[in-house]
Amino acid sequence: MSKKIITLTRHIIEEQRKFPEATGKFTDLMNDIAFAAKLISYHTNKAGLMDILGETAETNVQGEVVKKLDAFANETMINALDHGGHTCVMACEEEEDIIPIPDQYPLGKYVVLFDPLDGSSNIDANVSVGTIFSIYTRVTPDGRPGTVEDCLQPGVKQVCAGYVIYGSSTMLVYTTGNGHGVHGFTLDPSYGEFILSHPNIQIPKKAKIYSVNESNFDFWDQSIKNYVHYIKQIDKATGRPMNSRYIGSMVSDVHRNLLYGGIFLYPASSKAPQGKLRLIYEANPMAFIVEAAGGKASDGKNRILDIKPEKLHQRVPLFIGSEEDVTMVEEFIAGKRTK
Ligand code: AHM
Ligand code: MG
Repeated sequence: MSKKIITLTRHIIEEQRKFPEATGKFTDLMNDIAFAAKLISYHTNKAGLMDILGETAETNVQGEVVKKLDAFANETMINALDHGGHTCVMACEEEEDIIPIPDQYPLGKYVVLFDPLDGSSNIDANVSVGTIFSIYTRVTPDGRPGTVEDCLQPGVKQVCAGYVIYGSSTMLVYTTGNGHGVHGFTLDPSYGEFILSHPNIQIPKKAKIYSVNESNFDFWDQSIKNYVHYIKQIDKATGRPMNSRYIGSMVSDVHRNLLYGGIFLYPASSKAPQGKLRLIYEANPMAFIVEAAGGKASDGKNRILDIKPEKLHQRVPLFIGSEEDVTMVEEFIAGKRTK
């Protein structure tokens, strides 16, 4: 008999069966995300062959130059999700305001927030990039278009979060939260299906790797300097310092750390007093995934998932990964230790 192959669709259907009240709309939504991911994966893989690499003339709301593939990924996500009747509003890193569902399509109860192509400054160098998504249930009444209020819920209210990494292979990793596990699916290009390859991912409690842009060292608070200095010293237990790995593409950095054990940090600095990463598009979904895998995510003082967002493009300092290490950096920040 052939080996049992579990596709993403089958996995979601089986998970949904545990909830008798489920309508199937969540399954539809996830299938639409998976379809968008396949399109983005296809175009990312052949980006060097098409005239798609390079920059468009536009800048996005963050003032950054929009890469062509960012624009493609953004449109692909919106087009895949706007008509299925599962969603009432979307918002994403590339658009200043919320993205309404066009009038001709039915509204659903879900709210989808996403970063269509995170790490895109690396695209031209063929470095892995990723799509990050976050799903909530609306808080405004059914039947009307969703609002910004639906998008500004604390991360703890997520019903699902995931990312797609376009690397040596394409993987989709998702969770429906604590107790439901974090599951990774690898895209089989011959079937065009995401196949379960990494069931129930658990992040090691102790990190082997730290990931940070150390060129910001001079701009950090003394507590962060102390922490990074500390982890570069020889650890008595292992006989070596922590290993440094920084791709500069958060999905890739966090994905690797999730599998091997690591801490990713993007602290506030005198250059970026709120940090760089966006709370609702980047920090919250990754925090939801890492917590469900047994890790931790903090802004240095507070749990990321407990922060009530005040605006769509809010930035936040981020410390995420193996639990013991995130707790340790919090102790440095609180001044409980300096070495
Ligand atoms: P982006 O959403 O514009 O791609 O920016 C987010 C990216 C993250 O993937 C990555 O961790 C970070 O920016 C890298 O920033 P830096 O170049 O400052 O180290
Ligand atoms: Mg991003």
